[in-house]
Amino acid sequence: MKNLHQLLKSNKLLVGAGAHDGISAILAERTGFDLIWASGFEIATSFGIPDASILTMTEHLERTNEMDRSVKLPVIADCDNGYGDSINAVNAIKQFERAGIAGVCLEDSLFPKRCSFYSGFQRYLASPKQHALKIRACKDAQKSNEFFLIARTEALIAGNDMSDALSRAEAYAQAGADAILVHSKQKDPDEIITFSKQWRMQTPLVAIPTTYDSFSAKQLHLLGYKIVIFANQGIRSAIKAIEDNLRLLISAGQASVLREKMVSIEDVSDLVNVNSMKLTEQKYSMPGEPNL
Ligand code: SPV
Ligand code: MG
Repeated sequence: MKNLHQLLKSNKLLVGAGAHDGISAILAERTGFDLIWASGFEIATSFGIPDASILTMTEHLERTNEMDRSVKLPVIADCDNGYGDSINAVNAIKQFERAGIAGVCLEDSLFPKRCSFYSGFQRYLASPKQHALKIRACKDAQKSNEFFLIARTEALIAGNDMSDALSRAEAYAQAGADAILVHSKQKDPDEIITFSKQWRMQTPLVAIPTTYDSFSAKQLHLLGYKIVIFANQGIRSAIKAIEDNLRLLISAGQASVLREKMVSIEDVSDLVNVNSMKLTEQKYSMPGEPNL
């Protein structure tokens, strides 16, 4: 089931995991998450570059497709600010929807964006009215009612106050956003708590607990958040595991040192469904002849 509108109707909390490619999406599905967040941060990091509007929309779309093809879960694409103005955002929405992606998220930072957690950068936001128009333009451009659009405000990330965050979110909800993502870079959840307590609209709320990491998905749900996304813990875990293991490997000089610290080739085969490939070969090949 990829229809996020339907999934939200159950009132169950939806918990998403950030991913950046097919295998990271498969792992998120296997471990029990409800949706995949095609994370701009994870995708850029996996290219070895900063999360700062350096990759193109096409590169994001290609990776999002790779994830969507690999899992049955709905995929939400982190489309940053829509790659420019409303024209660029509408073009993106059309392409992501055409590709069968369940939904996208559009934030009110100005192009080129900077990852919310990079410190020491100047941050510029679109005016609330301009971002609301971008959201409206995208809602008007979508073909099916199933497509899901999250509007995200970076007001608190940019150092604006709570009333700015709330009034922006309200404008985006009135413009037709299907959910509102309020982002915070505080270590404690105070902003996220205050925001939800002052939120008066029916539009569901989304949280990304990256810095306020001691606050659980369940606690966020109790506050009224309907979607919680663990946006980048996957790739950060992978980086640590790969680096730690490569250090062991270079110093030991033999691969047996990692036997207990990595999955087997059989496990990898299972993840990428080699069995189904084997069945296809058995069914559609002449015994003893190349299948060409
Ligand atoms: C992303 O995953 O790219 C996000 C969420 O935008 S965060 O990195 O936490 O800002
Ligand atoms: Mg992002």
